[in-house]
Amino acid sequence: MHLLQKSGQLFSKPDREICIQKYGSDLSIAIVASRFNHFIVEQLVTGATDALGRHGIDGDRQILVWVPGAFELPLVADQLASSGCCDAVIALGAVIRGGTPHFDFVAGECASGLARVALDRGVPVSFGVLTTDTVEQALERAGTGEGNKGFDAAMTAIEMVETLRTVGNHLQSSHEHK
Ligand code: INI
Repeated sequence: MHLLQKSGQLFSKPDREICIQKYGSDLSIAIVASRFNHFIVEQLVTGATDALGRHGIDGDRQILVWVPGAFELPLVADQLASSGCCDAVIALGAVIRGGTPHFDFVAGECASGLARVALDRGVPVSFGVLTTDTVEQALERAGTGEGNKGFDAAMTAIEMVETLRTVGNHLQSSHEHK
């Protein structure tokens, strides 16, 4: 560790830093998507598969599973993550408030369920589930190119696989050199 002086205070700087900028194409990725608000979610799926394709992860390394609604995403994400079939899971859905209290339950359980799958299984699960007040807001986030949260979720999944691999390799080699 280096100790640096700033504004009269000492703070430490890590000797090692891991920030993934190069991605492999040898990954297998599962997408789980909800049919509820299908006209939006299908655009998220297109965004996600576009991102995967741009990184050389072709269709034979992808699996897409449809579920009824966002509430059902965690269960199938868990099945996929625990099966060893994939290096990461991308969860895609659209929960739109529309004046119903159902929104909070569906969105909340979906988010916490997906987070739990990732932690329980040690497999990255990216959260590409839109939670918006209106259909218009959801459509804005499901556009082409950079404005597509499915694209972003796929990029996150790829980066997290590489990050876990790199941290794992680093921990292993530091352990071996002790
Ligand atoms: N599911 C969604 O994916 N989006 C929604 O906006 C939504 N709303 O608004 O109700 C929704 N509900 C269905 C839910 O995900 C389950 O499929 C259903 O409750 C059965 O378990």
